[in-house]
Amino acid sequence: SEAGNVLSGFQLSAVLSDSAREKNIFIHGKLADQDAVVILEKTPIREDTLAEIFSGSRLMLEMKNDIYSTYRLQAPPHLNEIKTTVVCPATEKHVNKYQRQESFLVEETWEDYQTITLPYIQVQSFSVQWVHNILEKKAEAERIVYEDPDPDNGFVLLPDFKWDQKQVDDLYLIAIVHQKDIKSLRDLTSDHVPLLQNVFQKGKEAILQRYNLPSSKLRVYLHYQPSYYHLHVHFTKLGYEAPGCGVERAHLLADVIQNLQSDPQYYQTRTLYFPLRADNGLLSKFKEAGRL
Ligand code: M7G
Repeated sequence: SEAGNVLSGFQLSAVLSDSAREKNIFIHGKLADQDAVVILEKTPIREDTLAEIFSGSRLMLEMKNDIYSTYRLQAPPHLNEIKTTVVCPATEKHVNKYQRQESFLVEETWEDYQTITLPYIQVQSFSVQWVHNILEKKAEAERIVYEDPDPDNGFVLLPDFKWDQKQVDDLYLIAIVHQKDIKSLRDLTSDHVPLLQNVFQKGKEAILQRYNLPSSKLRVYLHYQPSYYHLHVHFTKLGYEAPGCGVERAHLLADVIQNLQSDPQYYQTRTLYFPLRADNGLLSKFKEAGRL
């Protein structure tokens, strides 16, 4: 791991959002004159560190009343780290993505997809360079948990960058398919069922092997709309409410497979519903088209 402190010159311009409950803060600022988004997050307390926390910490009494007392505990530094994510240079879209905002539910027919959404995402979506780097082993190669290299049905499974891999409670992996031309759920037909079944089956097996977590403990789903238009599947631990994973965006992989089995063009005929945030350019396009 790299030492040094790239953040020492960080100049804060705004807090984008924060949450006392989730113990995180999303900030926008400048790093060496470039726009940057920085996410700070306190990590969960792990059971296997308790003995060390109790034996190796300083405890300062704040108050005592009858059977009740509260303390401030100074844990050893290595048990008191802040997970930090840096996006730099960050685009305006990154800044907006992390800004707290009102959302609106959009109804997208197949025709809306073709006339409004597709033209928009073809010019406006986030770069998927990071995805290509993973597939080509130019980044995160050492983090890969499992790979099926088959060009048609293969994929790479690795920890999502939201997960620090310190505890299984907030397990979060993504499977990125090798095929490069599947943008999202909307492109899927029954031709992709073997690919999806392969991701589902082998992804679950790899997670059982590596983390000892059975498939009955997993939530496996796709997002629509995704942020990145290269097909990928989310694997999270059941019961873990991952940030940014609202019910409206999630489509369970098991359902997607069954839908395609019963109707090969399911995702080219259905109306799909998803929330968009107030500043999202796609939302303006739906408004302009009188669809909202
Ligand atoms: P999404 O549904 O397209 O968008 O999922 P969302 O971020 O709005 O949910 C993309 C997933 O890829 C998210 O869970 C991200 O946390 C994750 N992710 C994004 N980037 C840029 C990276 C990265 O560089 N490395 C890894 N390992 N995961 C990433």
